[in-house]
Amino acid sequence: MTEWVQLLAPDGTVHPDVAIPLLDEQLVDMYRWMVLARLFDQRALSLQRQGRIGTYAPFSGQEAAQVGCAFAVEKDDWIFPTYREVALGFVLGKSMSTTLLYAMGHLHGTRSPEGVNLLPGQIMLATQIPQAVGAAWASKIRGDRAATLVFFGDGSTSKGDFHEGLNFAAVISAPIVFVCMNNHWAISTPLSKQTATATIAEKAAAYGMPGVRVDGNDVMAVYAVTKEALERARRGEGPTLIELVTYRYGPHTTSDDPTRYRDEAEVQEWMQKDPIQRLYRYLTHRGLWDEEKEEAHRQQCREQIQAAVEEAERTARTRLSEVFEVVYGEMTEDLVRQQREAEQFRREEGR
Ligand SMILES: Cc1ncc(C[n+]2csc(CCOP(=O)(O)OP(=O)(O)O)c2C)c(N)n1
Repeated sequence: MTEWVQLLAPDGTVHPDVAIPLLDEQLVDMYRWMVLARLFDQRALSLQRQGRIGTYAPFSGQEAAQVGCAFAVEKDDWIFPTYREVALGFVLGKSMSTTLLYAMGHLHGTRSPEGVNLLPGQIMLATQIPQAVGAAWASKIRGDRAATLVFFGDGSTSKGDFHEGLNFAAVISAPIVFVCMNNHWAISTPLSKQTATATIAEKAAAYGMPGVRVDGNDVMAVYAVTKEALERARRGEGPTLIELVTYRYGPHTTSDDPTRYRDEAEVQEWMQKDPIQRLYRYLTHRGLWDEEKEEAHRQQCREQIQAAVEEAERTARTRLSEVFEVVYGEMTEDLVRQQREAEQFRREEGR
């Protein structure tokens, strides 16, 4: 089973029989987000190289997969992202300055936008999967309309949490959509060493749920499949596993060097299937976008990113004592003691 859903081909054409599931304005809007996200990603990488932010996980190449999903969610849905779903966060209302604060180790960097059920990006691989199933189960018990969308990488499918989460969700028919961002690498481990199945999507059969493989660089297909899976969850028909086939152009994080484990030719090959380029081709061909709009938009993005950098750098750093204060509404005795000890340690160390 290696077929997949693709609506928008890399050359920017859509098959004449395909009904495009989005309005022209929505496609332009998606394009704008994808360009902003790419420029932010490049800027964040250079900020890290200058020592102005900490470790950062670039996502260039994966913009369509993230933006397509973000457009498919509804207001009350619960979203469980990983550290890499930065563009998704932007569309859902997480500001660029908050995102930078996260990379600066600031407590407020994990804050969700007001009124949006977006959790902080999970770093402990796959642990968000059973947690998300719990959230979906809660929605089912309460009888509300919210569906849950949980993200994880191809590497994370090797963890027990993946099995436990998918199995349990299918058994209780939880209103959840599992999205595997298959970017082909888990740090230096290639997909071929991660699983012996030809696809991630086919694993769904073992759990008794549908599995759909999608061209993750095609924002139209990502949107259409995710939207339908969320609707299915809302109708009470249970979970779906979606595999978004994509690629990360950059390093796993700023702390690794991909030239040591993968061929540059592979990266170049994927760049021919770039998600932003193909939507650009489609929009310009349809007369919905042009060079002039492109230049104006890029300029606006650069200004917004610059303002976000300045805002993040102006924000006071997290105080050590805050770490203890935000765990519970009221601090426990243990936390009060630990806070005192930490402060004393800091004074003694002169930091
Ligand atoms: C439980 C756990 N084990 C190991 C790690 C170290 N680690 C961080 S990212 C990563 C690879 C993740 O690959 P994948 O799930 O495919 O997601 P990607 O980073 O490619 O988006 C590893 C092994 C971790 N964060 N958590």
